[in-house]
Amino acid sequence: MFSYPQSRYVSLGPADPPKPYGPVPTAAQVAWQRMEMNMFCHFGPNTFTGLEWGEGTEAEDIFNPTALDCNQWVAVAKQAGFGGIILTAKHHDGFCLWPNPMSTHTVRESAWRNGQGDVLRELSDACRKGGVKFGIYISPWDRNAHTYGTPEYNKVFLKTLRHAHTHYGPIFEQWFDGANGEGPNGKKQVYDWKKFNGQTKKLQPNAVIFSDVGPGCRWVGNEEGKCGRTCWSRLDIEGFGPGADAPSQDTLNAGNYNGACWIPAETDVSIRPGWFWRESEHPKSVQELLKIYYNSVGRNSLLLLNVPPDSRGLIPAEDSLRLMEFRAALDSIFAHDLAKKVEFIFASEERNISECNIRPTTYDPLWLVRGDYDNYWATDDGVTTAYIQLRFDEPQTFNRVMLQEYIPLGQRVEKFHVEVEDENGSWRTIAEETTIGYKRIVLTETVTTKKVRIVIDKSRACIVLNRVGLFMDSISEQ
Ligand code: FUL
Repeated sequence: MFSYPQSRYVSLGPADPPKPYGPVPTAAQVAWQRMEMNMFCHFGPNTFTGLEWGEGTEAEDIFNPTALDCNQWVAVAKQAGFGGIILTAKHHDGFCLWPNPMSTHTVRESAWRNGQGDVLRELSDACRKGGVKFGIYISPWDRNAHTYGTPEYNKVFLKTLRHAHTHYGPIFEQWFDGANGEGPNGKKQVYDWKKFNGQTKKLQPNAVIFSDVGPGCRWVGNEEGKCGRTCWSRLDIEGFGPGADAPSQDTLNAGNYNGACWIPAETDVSIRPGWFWRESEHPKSVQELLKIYYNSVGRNSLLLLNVPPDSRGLIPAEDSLRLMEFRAALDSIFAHDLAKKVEFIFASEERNISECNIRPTTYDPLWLVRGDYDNYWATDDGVTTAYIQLRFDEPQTFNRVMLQEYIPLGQRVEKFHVEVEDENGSWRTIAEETTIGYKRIVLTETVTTKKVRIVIDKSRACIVLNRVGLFMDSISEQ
């Protein structure tokens, strides 16, 4: 177990915390980012027809799950380590999984449970009971609504949102899909995003709003589970909008260096080839899921993994089994933080120190290995380069380096590298990267060493980190 080494330092007088730098997240955005992994459930008529994008003309009776059990979805999500579930309450085909009074294309019109069924009710209740957060996907694009393409549709959509937000809340995330497949001869809807977002904020103030451009979180720019190696949680949205008006996919992938708004990336990807369940398709391997994890959570993004229920209304056994294997793999890698075995941790710079011998000081590098989210190591204002050195009694073998910036004060680091000392006492660089953000997991070769250095080469303001972890991944194919 880790014990405090003696040192000469104690912090001076008033704590003098670093000032926030640039745009910073709201409390809801911080809580959202700390969830790290959530589950997406695509479910609806497409589950029964095999289509990816339903036409909107499907008979309501098509929707007829034979054994729907949302408690099972929640149990799977919990065991896999997902903090929240987001359900496609209305996909592009317009079919509503709840009896939406604004539509006649809903569960109410179906034969399922004699028109008395309500998937939103069942899932929101199951989530509350199971201690999992509940979120809603509602597609603005609607191939069923006869008002679609007219100003009237915006009113219908607002009332649809209002109904969902006042009957099934609280919700932690509202997901607005930017997709619209209407061709040149299709209907053009001018969405009233200001009203959609404004009403959502009013009715669900703690919900993080997803769209291609936020305002709560943004699309990562692809559906392959890949966030940018450089990833800023900042984005410029002036003059942009969701869908066709969004910035380029590369911009969404990396964020804007000087972006005016805090809009972190969310990586949405399906465990299966399609978003909806199909009998002929199967879940990705644990290797692929680990790669997705490193490329999303490990790159300053939240992972929203789609696990579609089947036509019975259950998460299929092969998917839940795969998720349990994935969870076991993550646990075996991340349950043992070798950094906690550190004998001595030294920082070349520390905020606000004087000579004394009580540790941990207010901005002590010791906080980096304690996992106490709101305590952090910081440097003095204007000090934007520094290193942390960890020394161990025994050589440690690892190939993953985890770093976290304390994002309530903004995102700062733009260049860092990792060095290890070999047996001859010479230092060798094993990784060079750019951004850190909420969490960065650097993949390195497997090294065995008694000394590790994290060098922050460039930060945009004084450095504020709250975590350094060292892990051994023996599962991923290198
Ligand atoms: C896309 C949609 O078109 C897909 O069907 C799916 O819902 C995905 C999450 O977003 O834009």
